[in-house]
Parts: sequence; C-alpha cells; structure tokens
Amino acid sequence: MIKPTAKIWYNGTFIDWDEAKVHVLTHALHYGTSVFEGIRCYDTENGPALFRLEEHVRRMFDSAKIYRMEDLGFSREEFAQACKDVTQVNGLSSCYIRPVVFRGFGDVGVRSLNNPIECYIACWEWGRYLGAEALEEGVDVCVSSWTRIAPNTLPAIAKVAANYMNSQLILMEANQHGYTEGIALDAAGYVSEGSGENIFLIRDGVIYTPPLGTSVLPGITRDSIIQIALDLNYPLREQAIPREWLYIADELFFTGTAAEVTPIRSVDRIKVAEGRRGPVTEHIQSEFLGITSGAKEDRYGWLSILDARSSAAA
Ligand code: PPE
Repeated sequence: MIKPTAKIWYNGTFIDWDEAKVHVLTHALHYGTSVFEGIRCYDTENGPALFRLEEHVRRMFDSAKIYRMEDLGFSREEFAQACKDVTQVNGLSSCYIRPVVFRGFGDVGVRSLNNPIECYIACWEWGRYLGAEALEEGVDVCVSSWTRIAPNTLPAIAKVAANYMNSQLILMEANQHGYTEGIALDAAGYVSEGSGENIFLIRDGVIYTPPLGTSVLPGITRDSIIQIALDLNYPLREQAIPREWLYIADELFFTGTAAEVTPIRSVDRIKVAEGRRGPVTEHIQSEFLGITSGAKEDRYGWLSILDARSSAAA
C-alpha cells in the first residue's frame, strides 16, 4: 500500500490527499476515459530531479489528443511545472509522480465529450517495481496467453486507463502461475511488451527491440536505452521478434519508469543463457542508473532538477 503524502495537485491548486475524491458516476470509472503518466523523481547528488519530465508531459498531451481531450486548460509547460511543484510541496526527494487526466462527472453514456476534464497530479514514495533483488538477479516471466491490444482496436501509443485492462489480464495470469511478469505477443504473434514494460533482447552482441508497430507503448525508458546503447556503440535494431527468440536470447531485459532496467532470467521456465544478468544488460543498466542517480553526467539533459523557486506556487 502506498503511503499518503500531504497534497495532490488538482486543476491548478493543491488539495489535501484525502480530498482528492471523485463521484461514482465519473465518466472514466465507467468507460475508461482516463489518460495518465508515471514519472520518477530521483534523489540525485544535485538535488531531487524528475526524469525526462518534458517527454512524459508531451506523451500525456498526445494520449489526450488521441481521445479528443484537446483542451486540458493548461499548457505543457504549466503541467510540467505542476509536476515539479507537487513533488516539492510534499517534501519528497525521490518518488513516483502520477499525473492523471480524465472525463469527470456530468453525463452517463458512451458519448464522452460533454463531460468536464479533470487534471490531478499525485506523488508518493515508490521502491523497486519488480522486487528489491530484481535489478541484479533478474525476474522469471512467461509468455501470456493474452494477446496485446491489436492495432485499430485500442491505440497502443496512448497511455490510457483502458489499455491497462489488457495489462491486468496479462499480469494476473502470470502471477497466478508463479511468474513475476508476462510478455504479450501482438496480434500477428510477434513479441510486443510486458504488462508494464518494454522489452529488449540481445543476441551475438546485437540489441533488438520490437518496433512501435507491434502494439508497444513508446516507452520513455525504451527511448533512453536506445540512445544509451547507440552511444555505447552497440548495434541496435528495431524489428519484429518471433517468440522463440526469447528462448535462445543471450540476454533479455525489461525497461520502464517503474521497472527501470530489469533483467529477465527465464521465460516459460527456460533459462536465458546462464540465468542471470548478462554483461550488455549490466553495462547499459549501470549507465542508466548512473545518470538517474546523478553519479554520471547528465549528458542528454534528461534531469529536471527541483529548485527552491518551484515551490513558490504553493
Ligand atoms: N509498456 C507499458 C504497457 C507500460 O505501462 C509502460 C510503463 C512501459 C511500456 C514503459 O514506458 P516508460 O515508463 O515510458 O518507459 N509502465 C508504468 C507502469 C507502472 C504501473 O504499474 O502503473 C511505469 O513504468 O511507470
């Protein structure tokens, strides 16, 4: 269970954690009309810093636009500032930030556009997503019997609540069978992604990841890892990955805001190589964690450091 913080940002003001409530006829509750983000704030040596804030806010506005939620009442800049402010107001130096924008209470029915758009940003302390040891030891996963949402059904590029019903089926099944996570195949049968992570595969020194056309979320960690891998001179290919490649890969890992860079040590009880974190994964992971911790230079400009002024709005 998450530990409540003092304040939640709501449509431009701060309200108490316990006041952040919605009506039971909220449109999003009935029809999934909600777009959201997940952003990490890292406690770096230069102070608390939000990781790739602008890219997360941009993706949220993109998700909203896809669902015709065009006027949120705030600019991207204002929204990004609010993410910083809510972190600062709550006095957290490392946390997970959850902006959520949804159709609220008004009309009931599939027709959504009459309902007001409500914007909230909460944050809380959040540890390792796939378990404390996962970053070093790796996780055991399965291929899901559930197919990832198909193109032209629900848009995978949008990070919306409705897509997570598919994710929940994948994760519930995996957990029920004793796995930490499930990997979904896309409608054509190629590897897509985990319920809440993108996936990377390494074979013979080449790094592979499924392209956006295979129903994956355009993960911001995925993008960061691609940039790091290219800079480290690893050959990298975005291409369709057949299921059985998972079994004969040299290395596999997940990426995500929550999961960061998490090695996969087995798939369907078949060991990935030696069944532990491989050297390429370790190399890329240590670069990533080095940047997010502030130990390595922020050479891509990915960190938005909180400054004293950003709490002025409070
Ligand atoms: N695919 C899915 C389906 C997904 O949900 C995420 C994030 C990713 C890929 C990776 O995207 P990015 O965070 O931009 O690198 N999943 C969120 C899940 C957390 C949750 O349980 O909620 C996250 O990592 O924040």
